[in-house]
Amino acid sequence: MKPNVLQLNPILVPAVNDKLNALYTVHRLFEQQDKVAYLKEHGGLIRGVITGGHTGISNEMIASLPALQVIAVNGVGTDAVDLQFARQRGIPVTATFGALTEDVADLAIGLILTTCRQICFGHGYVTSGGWKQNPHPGAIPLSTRFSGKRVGIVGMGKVGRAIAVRAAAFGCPIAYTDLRQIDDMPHRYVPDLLQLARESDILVLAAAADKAHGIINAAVLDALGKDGYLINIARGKLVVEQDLVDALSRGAIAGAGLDVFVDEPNVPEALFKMDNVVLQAHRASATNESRTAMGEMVLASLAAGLAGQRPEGSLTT
Ligand code: 8YV
Repeated sequence: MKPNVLQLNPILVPAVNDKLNALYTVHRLFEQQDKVAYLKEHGGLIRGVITGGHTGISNEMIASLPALQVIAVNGVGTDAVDLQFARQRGIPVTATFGALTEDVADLAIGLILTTCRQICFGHGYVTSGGWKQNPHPGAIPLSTRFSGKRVGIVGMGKVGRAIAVRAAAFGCPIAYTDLRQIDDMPHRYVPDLLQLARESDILVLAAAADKAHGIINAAVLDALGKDGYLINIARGKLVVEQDLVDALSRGAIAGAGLDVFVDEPNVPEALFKMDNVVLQAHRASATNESRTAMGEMVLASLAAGLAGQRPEGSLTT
Protein backbone atom coordinates (compact mmCIF):
# COMPACT_ATOMS: atom_id res chain seq x y z
CA MET A 1 0.00 0.00 0.00
CA LYS A 2 1.29 3.47 -0.90
CA PRO A 3 1.84 5.86 2.04
CA ASN A 4 -0.83 8.51 2.50
CA VAL A 5 0.24 12.12 2.11
CA LEU A 6 -1.77 15.27 2.73
CA GLN A 7 -1.26 18.19 0.33
CA LEU A 8 -2.49 21.61 1.48
CA ASN A 9 -1.71 23.69 -1.62
CA PRO A 10 -1.74 22.93 -5.35
CA ILE A 11 1.55 22.18 -7.11
CA LEU A 12 1.62 23.47 -10.69
CA VAL A 13 4.45 21.33 -12.06
CA PRO A 14 2.96 18.24 -13.79
CA ALA A 15 6.16 16.19 -13.41
CA VAL A 16 6.13 16.72 -9.64
CA ASN A 17 2.47 15.76 -9.38
CA ASP A 18 3.13 12.66 -11.51
CA LYS A 19 5.88 11.57 -9.14
CA LEU A 20 3.73 12.27 -6.08
CA ASN A 21 0.88 10.26 -7.56
CA ALA A 22 3.17 7.37 -8.47
CA LEU A 23 4.65 7.11 -4.99
CA TYR A 24 1.83 8.12 -2.65
CA THR A 25 -1.89 8.24 -2.12
CA VAL A 26 -2.17 12.02 -2.22
CA HIS A 27 -5.03 13.64 -0.31
CA ARG A 28 -5.45 17.08 -1.86
CA LEU A 29 -7.16 18.96 0.94
CA PHE A 30 -7.53 22.14 -1.14
CA GLU A 31 -9.92 20.22 -3.44
CA GLN A 32 -12.24 19.23 -0.58
CA GLN A 33 -15.43 21.13 0.21
CA ASP A 34 -15.67 20.02 3.84
CA LYS A 35 -12.05 19.98 4.95
CA VAL A 36 -12.82 19.23 8.59
CA ALA A 37 -14.91 16.17 7.72
CA TYR A 38 -12.29 15.02 5.21
CA LEU A 39 -9.53 15.23 7.80
CA LYS A 40 -11.66 13.40 10.35
CA GLU A 41 -12.10 10.57 7.89
CA HIS A 42 -8.53 10.33 6.55
CA GLY A 43 -6.36 12.06 9.20
CA GLY A 44 -5.40 8.80 10.91
CA LEU A 45 -3.69 7.55 7.72
CA ILE A 46 -1.65 10.62 6.90
CA ARG A 47 2.13 10.11 7.21
CA GLY A 48 3.41 13.15 5.33
CA VAL A 49 2.23 16.73 4.78
CA ILE A 50 3.12 19.06 1.91
CA THR A 51 2.31 22.69 2.55
CA GLY A 52 3.23 26.15 1.24
CA GLY A 53 5.49 28.61 3.06
CA HIS A 54 2.68 31.06 3.60
CA THR A 55 0.11 28.37 4.44
CA GLY A 56 2.15 26.32 6.90
CA ILE A 57 0.16 24.04 9.17
CA SER A 58 -1.66 24.70 12.44
CA ASN A 59 -0.78 22.89 15.65
CA GLU A 60 -4.36 21.68 15.72
CA MET A 61 -3.95 19.99 12.34
CA ILE A 62 -0.60 18.46 13.34
CA ALA A 63 -2.24 17.08 16.47
CA SER A 64 -5.04 15.57 14.39
CA LEU A 65 -2.55 13.52 12.32
CA PRO A 66 -1.27 10.84 14.74
CA ALA A 67 0.80 8.96 12.12
CA LEU A 68 2.59 12.08 10.84
CA GLN A 69 6.30 11.51 10.08
CA VAL A 70 7.31 14.56 8.03
CA ILE A 71 6.16 18.07 7.11
CA ALA A 72 7.63 19.29 3.83
CA VAL A 73 7.24 23.03 3.31
CA ASN A 74 7.19 23.83 -0.39
CA GLY A 75 8.82 27.21 0.23
CA VAL A 76 11.45 28.85 2.42
CA GLY A 77 9.31 30.66 4.98
CA THR A 78 8.65 28.53 8.04
CA ASP A 79 6.83 31.28 9.95
CA ALA A 80 3.49 29.49 9.55
CA VAL A 81 4.71 26.30 11.23
CA ASP A 82 5.29 26.10 14.98
CA LEU A 83 8.76 24.52 14.78
CA GLN A 84 8.95 24.08 18.54
CA PHE A 85 5.67 22.13 18.51
CA ALA A 86 6.92 19.87 15.70
CA ARG A 87 10.26 19.44 17.47
CA GLN A 88 8.55 18.29 20.66
CA ARG A 89 6.73 15.66 18.64
CA GLY A 90 9.89 14.58 16.82
CA ILE A 91 8.41 15.49 13.43
CA PRO A 92 10.95 16.68 10.85
CA VAL A 93 10.06 19.95 9.10
CA THR A 94 11.88 20.81 5.89
CA ALA A 95 11.89 23.81 3.55
CA THR A 96 13.21 24.38 0.04
CA PHE A 97 16.18 26.59 0.88
CA GLY A 98 18.20 27.54 -2.17
CA ALA A 99 15.64 26.41 -4.76
CA LEU A 100 13.93 29.76 -5.26
CA THR A 101 16.66 32.26 -4.40
CA GLU A 102 17.37 33.56 -7.90
CA ASP A 103 13.72 34.04 -8.85
CA VAL A 104 12.79 35.85 -5.67
CA ALA A 105 15.78 38.15 -6.10
CA ASP A 106 14.85 38.70 -9.76
CA LEU A 107 11.35 39.77 -8.76
CA ALA A 108 12.74 42.14 -6.13
CA ILE A 109 14.74 43.88 -8.85
CA GLY A 110 11.69 43.77 -11.15
CA LEU A 111 9.63 45.50 -8.47
CA ILE A 112 12.33 48.10 -7.91
CA LEU A 113 12.48 48.89 -11.63
CA THR A 114 8.72 48.86 -12.21
CA THR A 115 8.17 51.10 -9.19
CA CYS A 116 10.98 53.60 -9.70
CA ARG A 117 10.47 53.80 -13.47
CA GLN A 118 6.64 53.70 -13.24
CA ILE A 119 6.52 50.92 -15.85
CA CYS A 120 3.00 49.78 -14.91
CA PHE A 121 1.73 53.34 -15.04
CA GLY A 122 3.35 53.80 -18.46
CA HIS A 123 1.82 50.56 -19.74
CA GLY A 124 -1.63 51.68 -18.59
CA TYR A 125 -1.11 55.10 -20.16
CA VAL A 126 -0.51 53.46 -23.55
CA THR A 127 -3.21 50.75 -23.35
CA SER A 128 -5.91 53.08 -22.00
CA GLY A 129 -5.42 55.44 -24.96
CA GLY A 130 -3.98 58.21 -22.75
CA TRP A 131 -0.88 58.59 -24.93
CA LYS A 132 -2.95 58.98 -28.12
CA GLN A 133 -5.21 61.54 -26.49
CA ASN A 134 -2.30 63.49 -25.10
CA PRO A 135 0.90 62.72 -27.04
CA HIS A 136 2.77 65.67 -25.55
CA PRO A 137 5.90 64.20 -23.83
CA GLY A 138 5.28 66.49 -20.86
CA ALA A 139 1.98 64.73 -20.15
CA ILE A 140 3.68 62.02 -18.06
CA PRO A 141 5.74 63.02 -15.03
CA LEU A 142 9.41 62.03 -14.90
CA SER A 143 10.30 58.87 -13.02
CA THR A 144 13.27 57.94 -10.80
CA ARG A 145 16.58 56.25 -11.74
CA PHE A 146 17.42 52.96 -10.03
CA SER A 147 21.11 52.69 -11.01
CA GLY A 148 23.39 54.00 -8.30
CA LYS A 149 20.71 54.38 -5.64
CA ARG A 150 21.48 53.39 -2.04
CA VAL A 151 19.88 50.01 -1.41
CA GLY A 152 19.18 48.85 2.15
CA ILE A 153 18.49 45.14 2.57
CA VAL A 154 16.60 43.91 5.61
CA GLY A 155 17.61 40.27 6.10
CA MET A 156 20.86 39.14 4.48
CA GLY A 157 20.05 35.46 3.98
CA LYS A 158 20.29 33.66 0.64
CA VAL A 159 17.68 35.91 -1.00
CA GLY A 160 19.11 39.12 0.50
CA ARG A 161 22.55 38.22 -0.83
CA ALA A 162 21.17 37.47 -4.31
CA ILE A 163 19.44 40.86 -4.33
CA ALA A 164 22.71 42.49 -3.29
CA VAL A 165 24.56 40.85 -6.20
CA ARG A 166 21.98 42.20 -8.63
CA ALA A 167 21.81 45.68 -7.09
CA ALA A 168 25.61 45.88 -7.13
CA ALA A 169 25.50 45.29 -10.89
CA PHE A 170 23.32 48.42 -11.09
CA GLY A 171 26.10 50.32 -9.35
CA CYS A 172 24.16 50.64 -6.09
CA PRO A 173 25.95 51.05 -2.76
CA ILE A 174 24.47 48.40 -0.46
CA ALA A 175 23.95 48.29 3.28
CA TYR A 176 22.08 45.72 5.30
CA THR A 177 20.65 44.90 8.64
CA ASP A 178 20.23 41.49 10.22
CA LEU A 179 20.27 39.96 13.68
CA ARG A 180 24.05 40.14 13.56
CA GLN A 181 26.88 41.20 11.25
CA ILE A 182 27.82 38.56 8.69
CA ASP A 183 31.53 37.76 8.50
CA ASP A 184 32.03 37.19 4.78
CA MET A 185 29.83 40.10 3.72
CA PRO A 186 31.41 42.91 1.71
CA HIS A 187 28.49 45.27 2.37
CA ARG A 188 28.07 47.74 5.23
CA TYR A 189 26.26 46.43 8.30
CA VAL A 190 23.82 48.82 9.96
CA PRO A 191 22.49 47.27 13.18
CA ASP A 192 19.64 49.75 13.58
CA LEU A 193 16.73 49.44 11.12
CA LEU A 194 15.75 53.11 11.53
CA GLN A 195 19.30 54.12 10.68
CA LEU A 196 19.32 51.82 7.64
CA ALA A 197 16.02 53.33 6.43
CA ARG A 198 17.44 56.83 6.89
CA GLU A 199 20.50 55.92 4.81
CA SER A 200 18.59 54.10 2.00
CA ASP A 201 16.81 55.23 -1.15
CA ILE A 202 15.31 51.77 -1.57
CA LEU A 203 14.59 49.51 1.39
CA VAL A 204 14.15 45.86 0.40
CA LEU A 205 12.58 43.37 2.82
CA ALA A 206 14.08 39.89 2.53
CA ALA A 207 13.87 38.79 6.16
CA ALA A 208 12.27 35.73 7.70
CA ALA A 209 9.09 36.62 9.56
CA ASP A 210 9.21 33.99 12.30
CA LYS A 211 9.64 36.70 14.94
CA ALA A 212 9.99 40.01 13.09
CA HIS A 213 6.35 41.10 12.98
CA GLY A 214 5.54 44.73 12.21
CA ILE A 215 9.15 45.92 12.09
CA ILE A 216 8.34 48.31 9.23
CA ASN A 217 6.18 50.92 10.93
CA ALA A 218 5.45 54.65 10.55
CA ALA A 219 8.78 55.62 12.14
CA VAL A 220 10.78 53.45 9.71
CA LEU A 221 8.79 54.71 6.72
CA ASP A 222 9.29 58.33 7.81
CA ALA A 223 13.01 57.59 8.11
CA LEU A 224 13.02 56.15 4.56
CA GLY A 225 11.59 59.49 3.53
CA LYS A 226 9.65 61.12 0.72
CA ASP A 227 12.14 60.02 -1.97
CA GLY A 228 12.40 56.45 -0.66
CA TYR A 229 10.86 53.22 -1.95
CA LEU A 230 9.83 50.12 -0.02
CA ILE A 231 10.06 46.70 -1.69
CA ASN A 232 8.69 43.57 -0.01
CA ILE A 233 9.24 40.07 -1.39
CA ALA A 234 9.41 38.41 2.05
CA ARG A 235 6.26 38.43 4.21
CA GLY A 236 3.44 40.93 4.57
CA LYS A 237 3.51 40.72 8.33
CA LEU A 238 6.94 42.35 8.49
CA VAL A 239 5.04 45.57 7.73
CA VAL A 240 2.36 47.41 9.69
CA GLU A 241 0.20 47.59 6.59
CA GLN A 242 -1.94 50.50 7.76
CA ASP A 243 1.21 52.54 8.45
CA LEU A 244 2.35 51.80 4.89
CA VAL A 245 -0.99 52.88 3.40
CA ASP A 246 -0.86 56.06 5.50
CA ALA A 247 2.76 56.77 4.54
CA LEU A 248 1.94 56.41 0.84
CA SER A 249 -1.22 58.53 1.18
CA ARG A 250 0.58 61.40 2.86
CA GLY A 251 3.60 61.22 0.53
CA ALA A 252 5.92 60.19 3.37
CA ILE A 253 7.58 57.72 0.97
CA ALA A 254 7.83 57.82 -2.84
CA GLY A 255 6.39 54.42 -3.66
CA ALA A 256 6.23 50.71 -2.94
CA GLY A 257 6.58 47.41 -4.78
CA LEU A 258 4.81 44.61 -2.91
CA ASP A 259 4.54 40.89 -3.57
CA VAL A 260 3.26 39.91 -0.13
CA PHE A 261 0.58 41.11 2.26
CA VAL A 262 -0.61 40.58 5.81
CA ASP A 263 -3.85 38.77 4.96
CA GLU A 264 -3.46 37.30 1.47
CA PRO A 265 -5.34 37.48 -0.85
CA ASN A 266 -6.84 40.53 0.85
CA VAL A 267 -4.85 43.57 -0.18
CA PRO A 268 -5.71 47.03 1.22
CA GLU A 269 -7.85 48.55 -1.55
CA ALA A 270 -6.40 52.00 -0.94
CA LEU A 271 -3.26 50.71 -2.68
CA PHE A 272 -5.13 49.89 -5.90
CA LYS A 273 -5.49 53.54 -6.90
CA MET A 274 -1.91 54.56 -6.27
CA ASP A 275 0.21 55.03 -9.41
CA ASN A 276 3.40 54.81 -7.37
CA VAL A 277 2.57 51.32 -6.08
CA VAL A 278 3.14 48.04 -7.93
CA LEU A 279 1.35 44.96 -6.61
CA GLN A 280 1.91 41.26 -7.24
CA ALA A 281 -0.07 38.23 -6.04
CA HIS A 282 2.74 36.51 -4.06
CA ARG A 283 4.55 35.43 -7.23
CA ALA A 284 8.24 35.69 -6.37
CA SER A 285 8.95 31.94 -6.53
CA ALA A 286 6.28 31.23 -9.14
CA THR A 287 8.46 30.17 -12.07
CA ASN A 288 8.69 26.74 -13.65
CA GLU A 289 12.35 26.62 -12.68
CA SER A 290 11.91 27.39 -8.98
CA ARG A 291 8.77 25.36 -8.53
CA THR A 292 10.35 22.32 -10.24
CA ALA A 293 13.41 22.51 -7.99
CA MET A 294 11.18 23.06 -4.94
CA GLY A 295 9.02 20.07 -5.89
CA GLU A 296 12.10 17.85 -6.14
CA MET A 297 13.17 18.92 -2.65
CA VAL A 298 9.69 18.19 -1.30
CA LEU A 299 9.83 14.71 -2.88
CA ALA A 300 13.25 14.06 -1.32
CA SER A 301 12.01 15.18 2.12
CA LEU A 302 8.96 12.94 1.93
CA ALA A 303 11.03 9.95 0.79
CA ALA A 304 13.49 10.32 3.68
CA GLY A 305 10.89 11.13 6.33
CA LEU A 306 8.65 8.23 5.37
CA ALA A 307 11.64 5.87 5.35
CA GLY A 308 12.21 6.84 8.98
CA GLN A 309 15.37 8.81 8.13
CA ARG A 310 16.17 12.41 8.97
CA PRO A 311 15.43 14.45 5.83
CA GLU A 312 18.33 16.63 4.69
CA GLY A 313 18.07 20.10 6.23
CA SER A 314 15.39 19.13 8.74
CA LEU A 315 14.80 22.15 10.98
CA THR A 316 13.37 20.24 13.89
CA THR A 317 15.05 16.83 14.16
C1 8YV B 1 5.69 30.34 -2.10
C2 8YV B 1 6.83 31.42 -0.06
O1 8YV B 1 4.77 31.14 -2.76
O2 8YV B 1 8.91 30.34 0.02
C3 8YV B 1 8.00 30.84 0.64
O3 8YV B 1 7.99 30.88 1.88
O4 8YV B 1 6.05 32.08 0.52
C4 8YV B 1 6.69 31.26 -1.52
O5 8YV B 1 7.85 31.04 -2.17
C5 8YV B 1 4.95 29.31 -1.40
O6 8YV B 1 5.64 28.68 -0.40
C6 8YV B 1 4.50 28.32 -2.47
O7 8YV B 1 4.05 27.17 -1.94
